[in-house]
Amino acid sequence: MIRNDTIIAQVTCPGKSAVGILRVSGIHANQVAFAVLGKIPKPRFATYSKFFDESKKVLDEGISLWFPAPFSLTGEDVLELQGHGNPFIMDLLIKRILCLKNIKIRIAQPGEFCQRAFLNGKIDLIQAEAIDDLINSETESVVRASLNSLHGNFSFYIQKIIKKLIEFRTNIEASIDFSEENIDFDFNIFIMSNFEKLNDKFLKIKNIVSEGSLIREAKRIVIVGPPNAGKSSLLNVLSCRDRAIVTDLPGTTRDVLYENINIHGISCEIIDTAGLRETEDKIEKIGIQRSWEMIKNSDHVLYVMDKTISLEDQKKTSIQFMKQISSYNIQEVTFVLNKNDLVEDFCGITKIENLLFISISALTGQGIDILKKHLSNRQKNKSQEGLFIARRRHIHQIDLSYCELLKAQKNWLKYKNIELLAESLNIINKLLGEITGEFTSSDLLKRIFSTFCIGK
Ligand SMILES: Nc1nc2c(ncn2[C@@H]2O[C@H](COP(=O)(O)OP(=O)(O)OP(=O)(O)O)[C@@H](O)[C@H]2O)c(=O)[nH]1
Ligand SMILES: [Mg+2]
Repeated sequence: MIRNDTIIAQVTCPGKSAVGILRVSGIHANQVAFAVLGKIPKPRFATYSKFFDESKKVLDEGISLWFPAPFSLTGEDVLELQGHGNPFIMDLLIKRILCLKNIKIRIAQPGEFCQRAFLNGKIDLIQAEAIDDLINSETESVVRASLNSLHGNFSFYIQKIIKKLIEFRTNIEASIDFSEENIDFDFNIFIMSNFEKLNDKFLKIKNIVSEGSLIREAKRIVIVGPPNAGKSSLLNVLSCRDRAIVTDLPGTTRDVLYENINIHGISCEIIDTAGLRETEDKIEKIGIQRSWEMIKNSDHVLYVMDKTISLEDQKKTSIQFMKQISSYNIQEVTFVLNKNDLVEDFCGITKIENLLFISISALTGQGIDILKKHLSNRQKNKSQEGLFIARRRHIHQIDLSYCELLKAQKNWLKYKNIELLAESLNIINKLLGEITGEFTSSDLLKRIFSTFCIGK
């Protein structure tokens, strides 16, 4: 796809740095090279060059790189100028290029280089999003997962399902003239086995994608428990700062407090909540409602108890809490026995009736390392090779496609209607195609690329 406007942007961060890089992409990139360098550099070679202004005075000097279409990032002619990273020089160069006569050139919009790469078929939409995720990665696991997506591993999974769907659809459409009475036993078995295979593929991808989304979105850890158990003290010690107010008055925390921290390379959002108890206090009641909302939406609940209560009460409280949350979809619960310093007991992990207890002291810091290791461990085990980054958009599309598959199977069992089945398979194909960008609206593209940074 040829666009008649050429775009330019600084691809390195604004501000002073050793090197500043400008990228030009489009059909006029060659004219920019002639004007600024006096020649077109040798393709894909680092050429030491002088960058000239309109009166042939040297503006800066550095390295120029020339990537002729289609073998470039965007699939268009691309020129890169690597000069000194002084904002003033970068500005002068950009102005000089924007003022070139007879050339339609403008500043690139956020994500426009990636968008052009996508539109020119150099990368699919998942890969374009992976570039953005890679740049914004804050942990090693997100970097690895983004790279996996960028290398096409996620796209490969989706393509595999699409391929299976198309195969199925082709067979179905070839039989579209069959009437319901003509559908024999073998044909029905063929259809049911295809449903089964697709179902397996969907369950597998749903599983991987939800793990992939977890590493991107930061693990949500909610601290709950009765008042005065030491929840806020735990938030403070985990975040290494005096974030929450701590007093010996039960009911000190009444609202939800958030803190983003990195535990052994895993990005976590720690949430402190109001103590759970019966109360007539209007404000505290709202706080407790919020605590329950947080519990429902968490990946890991830390239920904090005061270890000075009897063993019997510890057991009773934990079993009761598990009953209270039995209908929620919570992945992990750990019971934290705080104030170990007061009982001077064993500090570490124990298992009672399949429930996990960790003894700590938020006051002295005892056991905090064990707790941190526990919080990051499961996540680390999950971050195996092969996990790829997934966005909410991908999960949503996969859920929609899977629902459509289940609907198609139900309809088939009920009506045995081939046209209806073919139509459903077509819808699933389109829904999956929106993930890779095979089918997309311009609105969706605008939404995705507008969140990228300029120069990407
Ligand atoms: N000895 C001891 N005291 C602690 C420990 N952790 C917290 N405390 C004390 O327990 C009291 C309550 O601590 P908070 O952290 O405010 O408890 P909370 O669970 O947030 O209480 P609410 O916000 O009222 O629900 C304070 O006086 C703390 O200093 C601990 O490990 N050991
Ligand atoms: Mg508190």
